[in-house]
Amino acid sequence: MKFDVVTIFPRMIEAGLAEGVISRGIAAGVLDVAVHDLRDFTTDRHRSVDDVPYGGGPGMVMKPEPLVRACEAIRQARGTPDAVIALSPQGRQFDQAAAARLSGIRNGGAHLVLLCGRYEGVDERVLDLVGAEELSIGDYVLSGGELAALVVIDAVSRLVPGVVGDDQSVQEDSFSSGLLDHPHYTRPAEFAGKAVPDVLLSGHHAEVRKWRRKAALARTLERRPDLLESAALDEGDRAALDELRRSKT
Ligand code: 4FV
Repeated sequence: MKFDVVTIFPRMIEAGLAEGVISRGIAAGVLDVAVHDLRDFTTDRHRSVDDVPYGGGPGMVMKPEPLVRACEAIRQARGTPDAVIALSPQGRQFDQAAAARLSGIRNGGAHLVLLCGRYEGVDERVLDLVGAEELSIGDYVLSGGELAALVVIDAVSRLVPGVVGDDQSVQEDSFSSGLLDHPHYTRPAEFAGKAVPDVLLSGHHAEVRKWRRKAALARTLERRPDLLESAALDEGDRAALDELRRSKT
């Protein structure tokens, strides 16, 4: 999986890639991440990346030229990307399905360019000129797209075979089943007067699986009933949900 990140704060991205499974994926060569300083694609001696907004108003807007030059240089140096993503609150909501879509392109061999906005955002013409799709990590305003780019890199990279040690755990992650995850426990079996559910100590794998599925359904019904519409539910799940709904009334 190949990522090219365009930002005015390269160190923020490098810091976010320096730990954990992502850094191991990079070291193992499964992930290839290049970070580009947008100022390297400016031509004026002040290395300006922003300018005043047409139509007036507060703040500054990111200039089109450096961003378009950066994307062109990446295309020449690293090949034509499968997708150019501009991180912005105006984008479609990034979620596990989007992560799966992006990681699935050419079965994990995709090449993504991530544009990190700053100030009020980027000149709108850039999006069309570089064929960018806008993605948002949530309905809140960040001071820059860097953290959003790191969220996308992390969520997408985890789905690339070989990045997360045990691919099994990725399959069982939250949302990969369309449901919230079941509760997790580890030693000690008793802590602060609180015991681990007996079934988890029983060794009955089928019972454990059943308990975890019901716990995930209960949690999803409680906290994110919206997810149940799109979750892949079988007969047993629907029966469990009916029982849970009955127990709530
Ligand atoms: C954002 C988000 C986000 C908006 C103005 C950067 C900031 C500044 N990006 N999901 N939410 N971006 O708030 O992706 O340019």
